[in-house]
Amino acid sequence: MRKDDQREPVNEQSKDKQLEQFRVDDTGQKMTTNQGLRVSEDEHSLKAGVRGPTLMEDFQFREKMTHFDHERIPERIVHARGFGAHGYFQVYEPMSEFTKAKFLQDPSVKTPVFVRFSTVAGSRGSADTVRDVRGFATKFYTEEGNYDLVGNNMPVFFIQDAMKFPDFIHAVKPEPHNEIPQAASAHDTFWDFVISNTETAHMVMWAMSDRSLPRSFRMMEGFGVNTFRFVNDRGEAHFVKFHWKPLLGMHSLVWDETQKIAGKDPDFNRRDLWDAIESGNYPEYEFGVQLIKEEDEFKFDFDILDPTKLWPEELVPVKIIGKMTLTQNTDNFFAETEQIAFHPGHVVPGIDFSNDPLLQGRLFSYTDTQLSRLGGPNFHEIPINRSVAPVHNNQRDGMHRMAINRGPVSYHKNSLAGNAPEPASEQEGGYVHYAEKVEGRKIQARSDSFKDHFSQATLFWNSMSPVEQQHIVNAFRFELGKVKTKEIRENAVEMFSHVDPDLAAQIAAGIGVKPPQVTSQPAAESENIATSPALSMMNTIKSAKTRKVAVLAGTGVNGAELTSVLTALKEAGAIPEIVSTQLGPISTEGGATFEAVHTLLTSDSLLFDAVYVAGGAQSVDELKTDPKAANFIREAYQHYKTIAVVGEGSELLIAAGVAAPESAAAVASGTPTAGVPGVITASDAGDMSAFNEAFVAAIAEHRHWARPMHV
Ligand code: HDE
Repeated sequence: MRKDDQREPVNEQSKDKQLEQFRVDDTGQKMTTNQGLRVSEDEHSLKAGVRGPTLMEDFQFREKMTHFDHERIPERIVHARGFGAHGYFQVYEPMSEFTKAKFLQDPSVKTPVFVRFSTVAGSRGSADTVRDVRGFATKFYTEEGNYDLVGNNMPVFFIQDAMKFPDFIHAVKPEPHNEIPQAASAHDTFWDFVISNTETAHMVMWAMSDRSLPRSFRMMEGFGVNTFRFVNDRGEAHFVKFHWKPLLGMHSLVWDETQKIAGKDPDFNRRDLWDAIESGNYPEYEFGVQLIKEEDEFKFDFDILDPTKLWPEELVPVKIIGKMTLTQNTDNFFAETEQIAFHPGHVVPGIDFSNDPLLQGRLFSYTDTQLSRLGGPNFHEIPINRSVAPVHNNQRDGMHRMAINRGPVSYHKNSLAGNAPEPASEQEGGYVHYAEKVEGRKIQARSDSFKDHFSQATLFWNSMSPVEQQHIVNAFRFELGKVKTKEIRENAVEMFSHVDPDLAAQIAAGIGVKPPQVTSQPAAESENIATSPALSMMNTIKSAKTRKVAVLAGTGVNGAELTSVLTALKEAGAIPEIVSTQLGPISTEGGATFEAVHTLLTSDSLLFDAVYVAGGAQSVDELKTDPKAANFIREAYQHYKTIAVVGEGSELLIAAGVAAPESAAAVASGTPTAGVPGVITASDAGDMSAFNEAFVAAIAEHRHWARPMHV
């Protein structure tokens, strides 16, 4: 019998090597049936005469059609739309003081991972940029077995007890009588659930914030949400919360933009991730933990087991302990991203659970859902789900069993097979549950310590910058503005007046209901800090790296200037792409050529982070023949994006209404348009270095919120 119970050291390539045996390359191959029979014909079914009926004996037709008929599997009940990639994780320093998990000990070990990002409410085919929570699920293929960190991009959740999950999801999903609206929380049943269950208040604040509109999966945080335990080799435990922090910082789209992108490019976020990995711009996230000693469980004035509460970073700092890098796209979306099966109960020694009642319910749900989604109990054998650590137990048979278990013995204990496979001792890596002492009466109830539903919602609101607060107000007005039942709108205003009366008054003013009864700020019941700067996206990392810049240019563009700007952008790690009136080569006034990869018809400033209009009279005249050029600039302006123009390029600013005609002379002579943030101008192709520097710095700002909205 093959002896493979020695654990192989895991490295970055371990999972890739394992997957390699399942990859199929059809290049240069002859076509066969699924039985390996070569086929001679694949366009015509077998008929009795060329105009006759198809014959039952056409096994090739039947096999092909039967397989096609069954190509779809049920989509995930939540998180149906997702996108995944491979990569690796490396710890920065041994974490033995807190956990014995092997993959968190040796900084030289690269543990393979697969990450799946997702939206929650929409179907598989829904748009990427809807207002929603994003899933952030990571499978670590460790030498001790698979560890899944199944998180979201927000640190709290809508409900406190898993018992309410089906109700919550029923409320947020499209309404059942007409299956409307798709992938949106702006409808009556969602808000009815919110007002009827005030534990949602904190998470709703997050959902109405810009965190719901990530610019990129590469630019959002991840959170384990639930409280877990780290356990070290002395059996000592810490409560732990997990964090992912993107090295590109946290950045979001604006609401008008997201809605339009949903039409122009519903694959916006997945395309962004795919393109970044293909071009070698590997997304990176640092891994952080917040740790609370067992004996400090009751030290806080919120319950650390309540999943509607975060642990403010200012009270419990995030210790950065490692980094994940995504390096490889999938070979096949279905085989990998669709068939991957996550489960918060997939843990390794050193990681254990808490009594968080949401987590406890999750520990049941995930395997249960995979049974119907993936069609039986053997989904762990699907290549993407296979552990790189060998699997030995007495589980047998079932739908689609791959393993060929040898010998007559499939029970424990046994004498016929030397009692193998045998449980391992703790020293041998056997998983031993943390011996938490639990006592209590059986009861269907919620702890009183979970009763404060508003303090952290207020903390979140108070921690936002004025711009972020305005976006939250706008989001409430949009969402509640779509709610038909007036009582629900009224009750929502009443409910959020407990978060902040001014917030509620501002919401009320936009949705046709009376201002709230409560007019003074409630005393914070359970917070000992007033604001948490870590919650504001304004305090994030800023960089021009991987930002997409639309370069508007036509025939006769100023070649020296264009070369200088393109070089500066590329040096800063930005990605300039030329947009013109037609695809293909465009020649400069000096006869050089550049390649236009988009047209004004196929692209839009919505799909870029910044716009640059190059100088050159002929080029700008050509662009101006298409009214979409001015719209390109106008929308970039309205979405607070950096706009840079040189020389005659400024005419497009005027055409877009961004600069007034009377300021044309000033603009063309290189005076930055009177104090408009993020609009960078230069007069001609002279010394471009100051312009380039200002342009790159403006792109790094992400958006220019102080810009007046006069167009
Ligand atoms: Fe999930 N969740 N969830 N969830 N969840 C699923 O499992 C569930 C919750 C999360 O990319 C399902 O395989 C319950 C919180 C992600 O494949 C299902 C409760 C968080 C994904 C399920 C929660 C998550 C899922 C559906 C409340 C953040 C996508 C398909 C008790 C920490 C994983 C599947 C992927 C998927 C149940 C709440 C994250 C039905 C019962 C809180 C990222 O099992």
